[in-house]
Amino acid sequence: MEKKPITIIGMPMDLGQGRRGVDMGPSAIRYASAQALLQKLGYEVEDLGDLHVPSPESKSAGDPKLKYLNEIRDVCEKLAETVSGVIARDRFPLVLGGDHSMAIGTIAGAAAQYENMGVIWYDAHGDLNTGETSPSGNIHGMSLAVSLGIGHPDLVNIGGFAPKVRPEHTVIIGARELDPGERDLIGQLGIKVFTMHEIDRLGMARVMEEAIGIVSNGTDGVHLSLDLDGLDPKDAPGVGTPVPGGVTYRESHLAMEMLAEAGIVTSAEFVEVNPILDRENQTAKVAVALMGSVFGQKVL
Ligand code: 4U7
Ligand code: MN
Ligand code: MN
Ligand code: MN
Repeated sequence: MEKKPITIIGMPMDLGQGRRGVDMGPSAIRYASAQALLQKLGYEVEDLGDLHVPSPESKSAGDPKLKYLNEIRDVCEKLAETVSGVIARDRFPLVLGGDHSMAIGTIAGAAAQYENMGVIWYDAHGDLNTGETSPSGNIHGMSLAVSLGIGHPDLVNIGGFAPKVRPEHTVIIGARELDPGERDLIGQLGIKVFTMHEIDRLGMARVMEEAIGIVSNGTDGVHLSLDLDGLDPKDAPGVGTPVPGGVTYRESHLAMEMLAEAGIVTSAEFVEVNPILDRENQTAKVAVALMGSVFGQKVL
């Protein structure tokens, strides 16, 4: 695999969900030695630091169906510009989060640079709600729908174009909690979802073979959006919306190793790390270990 230089971007986003602390995710991941590991693997790495995100206490949530819509739009617009600029400089953007609403910005920035981008959404959830279907009004549960062009126009049109990705180039891996509106949308759009049932039944190796086929078929770039709550809460306890019965640490490594072998990933984000809810920074350490596998770390 070609070792494209990496640019780390911190996104201390916590406006997309209701629990304090996920804004400290980027610091926790840095503290777990992300940069040193990537350098050890032979990459040139720069860290742009964190983008500015206003704190929720300084703003009003506004519409309860789309909390902090204006603030999330503005910071995602900025993140999109940053990610797009990094790719234009022929570097790999690695974004650290932060709640998953930030994916709206990351994906907008990457999609600006690729003609047809595939997306791997590694998550316990579908993040396919809209303001109408969301039970919470939290935008971190809407970011994949927005990237597919469905949702509030202020979010859908970030970067000045929509949609960012097509359903036939999108896969969800690890799903085990979907809301009724999300299930309907999956049916309508025909998105391939590898729920925990498929992972149990087929095994992660087969799931990843199929997933890699889907996201790389007819695409010129692939974005990995890894929500740490895709993993089992025993392995990744520091997340705001844990769901039991998740993907194991080993299965997740295999998934990342297979992505590295396929050599298809062109941008990535590791999100929803909340050190306040964590135990001794375990979840950030897991994020960094998985990052190692994505970037080609092997035992032998
Ligand atoms: B995450 C939820 F209702 N679906 O929309 C919602 F269960 O980025 C959870 O995947 C969303 O962590 C979780 O609020 C968003 C809820
Ligand atoms: Mn998510
Ligand atoms: Mn999730
Ligand atoms: Mn969450």
